[in-house]
Amino acid sequence: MALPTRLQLKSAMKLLEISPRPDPHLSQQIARDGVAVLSGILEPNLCTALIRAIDHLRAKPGPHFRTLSPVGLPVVQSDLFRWPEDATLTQVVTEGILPQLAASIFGTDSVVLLEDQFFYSEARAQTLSPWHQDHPYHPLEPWFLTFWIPLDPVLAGQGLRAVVGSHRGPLFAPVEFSAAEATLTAAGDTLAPVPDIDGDLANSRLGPEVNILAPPFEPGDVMILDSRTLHAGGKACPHPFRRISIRYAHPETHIVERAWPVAAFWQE
Ligand SMILES: O=C(O)CCC(=O)C(=O)O
Repeated sequence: MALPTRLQLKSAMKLLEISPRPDPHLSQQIARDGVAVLSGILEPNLCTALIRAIDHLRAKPGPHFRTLSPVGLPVVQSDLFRWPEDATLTQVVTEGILPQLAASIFGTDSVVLLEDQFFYSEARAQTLSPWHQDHPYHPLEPWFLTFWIPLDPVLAGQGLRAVVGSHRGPLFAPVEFSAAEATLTAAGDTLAPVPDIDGDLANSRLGPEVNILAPPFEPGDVMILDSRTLHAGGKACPHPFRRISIRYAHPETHIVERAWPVAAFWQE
């Protein structure tokens, strides 16, 4: 069997040295539930600056920029690896509370900044991020963390939704996000498709045993997810909705070969 390969950091990935803030409660909650929501983690002035950054970066799309919505519908757009181009984004992803929380959860004194991703949804955009796990898009072990941060306020069910405890269940096939340009490399067919969670709930094929966390969010709150936790976008909201996802990995993370499609940028 081939030995796993130590993670070679791609251009916008970075090893961050952290003075950890041990928070055993949070790491226990992530271990138990695969998800946690914390309020008021980013200051309002940082949220305002991040909204400006997203507007600015959308006007100058990078190589990973995608419009996820079908032509003619209110747009949903996303881009990756833009943190070096904006001072506030750089500060938020490389310093302070977010990498400190990640280091606390991993119990390490460094973390790997894997990826920053922003999402922009126009008012009433109905192209919702599908149910998925972040883990299978990446040829990485062990699991990593996603910090999802809304920058506009949303009601319960309009923000990210997560199935509590699903990190302990099976890994499902990654799902294509974009209506036009591929976000996945084509290959492999070895994982089962993600179950139709919304359909099964609507038809009562899933009952109260499935605990979906879908709280209201204020700007600067954070939902922290184990990369194996099933999650999806929520209902359309009547105003633009901007948010960022920042992914941090354990410093001992390794590259592994996957028998299924991974995110296109891993092939570059
Ligand atoms: O905000 C969204 O629509 C999706 C975010 C997400 O699923 C992720 O970053 O993994």
